[in-house]
Amino acid sequence: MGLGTRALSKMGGVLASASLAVFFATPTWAQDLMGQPTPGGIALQPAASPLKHEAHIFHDAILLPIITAICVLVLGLLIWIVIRYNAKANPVPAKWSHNTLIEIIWTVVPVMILVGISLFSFRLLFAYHDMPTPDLTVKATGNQWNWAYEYPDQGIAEYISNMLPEDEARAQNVPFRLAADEPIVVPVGKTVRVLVTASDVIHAFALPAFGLKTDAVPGRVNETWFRAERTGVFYGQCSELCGVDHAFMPIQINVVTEAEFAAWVASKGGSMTPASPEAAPGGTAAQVAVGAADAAAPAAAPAATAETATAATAPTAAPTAPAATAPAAAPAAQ
Ligand SMILES: [Cu+2]
Repeated sequence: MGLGTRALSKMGGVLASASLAVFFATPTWAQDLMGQPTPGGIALQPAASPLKHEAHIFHDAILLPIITAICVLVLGLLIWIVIRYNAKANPVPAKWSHNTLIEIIWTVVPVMILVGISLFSFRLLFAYHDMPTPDLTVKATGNQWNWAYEYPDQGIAEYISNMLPEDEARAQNVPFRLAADEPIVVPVGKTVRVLVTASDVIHAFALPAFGLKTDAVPGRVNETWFRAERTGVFYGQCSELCGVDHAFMPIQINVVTEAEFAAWVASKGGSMTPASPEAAPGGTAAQVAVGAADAAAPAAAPAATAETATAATAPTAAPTAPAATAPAAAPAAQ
């Protein structure tokens, strides 16, 4: 073994052990933050929902080992060829070309690898489509450039969620460009169905900790789901280039206890008892009465129908709140 060969082999060994060290040491590099990106982080965000755990397994146990094995194999072949078949070591090159057996192998083996990956990939894809019976539905509408959320079951009319301005984010010690002024609030441990759509251009509803990424397409309602395993604040972003302020439409989901969720629903003027289809999104009859009594509140939400308002409006509210313009319960309580 010549000096060059020895140096090369030593360098290869150092490279191989360095890559292995990096691969295995990654999880200890940085304490990954839950629900948001970690500066200097290299792995996927920690999982906080069943789908994301499955995505982690697919990535860490299936894809990474296969990619690593392929890279090591190709690197090994390259090093072997450089050492064994360079002009010095192999002064008289062979004249033949083509080898049927090898050509069949390098066609069939990659196909088999891809088929193997697809089995796990389809399993994960089916898990995304196989939503358990939802406990809660949130409708998310992408707008240029904010998100609008609505809770049809709780009678919470659409509200707008904007990015928190920098000074407020710094003051509250929350991540700027990820924090929103009006988050989605959901109870922990409940299956949440998210209906995703858009009003103008294509956006995407994405939140890494829950493994969510669904296109928001105008005129179409897409569906995804998650079940938060722990309370906390989780951040995502619009993940489709949607215009000049694309970077400024974050998604914030606050996962809270059931009691806190009930309190939040009440603060939004909603009700934990699902509203009947005729009353939604105005809320229950009692809420409509409350809303009608507060005629000064702007009628930002869809107004109650004349029938509902007539049936529900308290006598004192009637003179000041014409049935046709009676605001729904939600804005009145905001
Ligand atoms: Cu967008």
